Amino acid sequence: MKPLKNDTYLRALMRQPTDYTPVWMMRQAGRYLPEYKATRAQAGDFMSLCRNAELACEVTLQPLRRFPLDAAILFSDILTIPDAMGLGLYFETGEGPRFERPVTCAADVQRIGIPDPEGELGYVMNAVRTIRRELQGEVPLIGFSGSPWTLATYMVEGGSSKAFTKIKKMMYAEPQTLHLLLDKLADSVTSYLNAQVAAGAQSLMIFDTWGGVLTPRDYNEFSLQYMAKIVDGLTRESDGRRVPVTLFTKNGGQWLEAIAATGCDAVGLDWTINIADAKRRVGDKVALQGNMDPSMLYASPERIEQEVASILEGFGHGPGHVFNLGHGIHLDVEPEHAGAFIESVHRLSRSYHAG
Ligand code: 1CP
Repeated sequence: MKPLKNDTYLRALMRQPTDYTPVWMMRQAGRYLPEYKATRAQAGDFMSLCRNAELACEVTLQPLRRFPLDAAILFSDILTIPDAMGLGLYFETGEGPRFERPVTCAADVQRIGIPDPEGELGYVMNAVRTIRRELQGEVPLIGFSGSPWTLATYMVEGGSSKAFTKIKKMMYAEPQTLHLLLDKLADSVTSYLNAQVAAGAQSLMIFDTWGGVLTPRDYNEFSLQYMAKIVDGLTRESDGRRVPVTLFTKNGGQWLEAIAATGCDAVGLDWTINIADAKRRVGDKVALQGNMDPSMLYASPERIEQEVASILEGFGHGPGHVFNLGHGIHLDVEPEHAGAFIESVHRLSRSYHAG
């Protein structure tokens, strides 16, 4: 394996000095890139793209060919685990993900097993191995999973949701059933992420996209507790290097201290929190990732640059910041605007790292 040429992203996650602030974008591979649409059309549907290691590798590398990004992220989806549990994932055109067999009762939860990462999920590990080989040490590869709570919302709702009524009904009427499901998901996510590290992932991120719809008490009990259990069970070193872990709860700004106390290396921020406040609250306990509003990429490159400057100033001098959007890039953003964003981060951040 070729040695890593650019470790800026890994160093920032460990709060070690860097020459500039590293940057990558959530959902950096995807439909805002015409080359992605072409490869996806070649694969057929979305899951066929994920199951084809060569094509998944191709779309992972596409944004890196356009932009000087500081990390690559595995092209896959968080819903691979529920699919491997037998729920039958499919994508309705323009409608997002759906399950043929959602989880509706205790008996459904009892039937669920822990997927074998090199069995049903072997296609993901093959993609990780292929991407690591093709990256040739240019930048580190991020592996990822959904949080147990976020995966459970899709499994119980049967797809995307706005009000989360089915899973909240289970949470309040049958909490032991939901806890059994979350326990199985936590074990599945732990073995899935450890297998990604064994296959070559150099950093890990857990997406808790829907933790922010919970009350503070329920967030601890039904989401954070399970992420903490996963963090405890993860392989934290590979090839003699630390494998940093980032936790991202969308709309989780009010719980930063608790998230930082799980033992993760970094906390991902959405745009609803001021990064200067976030840094004051977590001190030097963890690194921070974020947090420009993805909609800012609709603005002019000049306006994007101003916003980048303001976030860099908010974080201030010194290491421990990975620049990112506060959530995934929108599918109708001009690729040139994403390019202007990345270039601004690299150029404007140098003065915050001097000396
Ligand atoms: O091509 C297409 O039409 C499919 C669109 C798409 C893509 C490009 C889906 C379906 N998933 C993905 C890839 C994906 N998903 C990545 C790839 C790597 C990269 O960042 O470049 C990642 C990290 C994810 C993670 C993911 N999937 C999350 C967590 C992060 C987030 O955005 O909050 C979630 C919630 C999903 C579910 C999902 N999969 C796909 C869609 C459209 C959705 C969201 C549905 C919803 O809003 O509920």
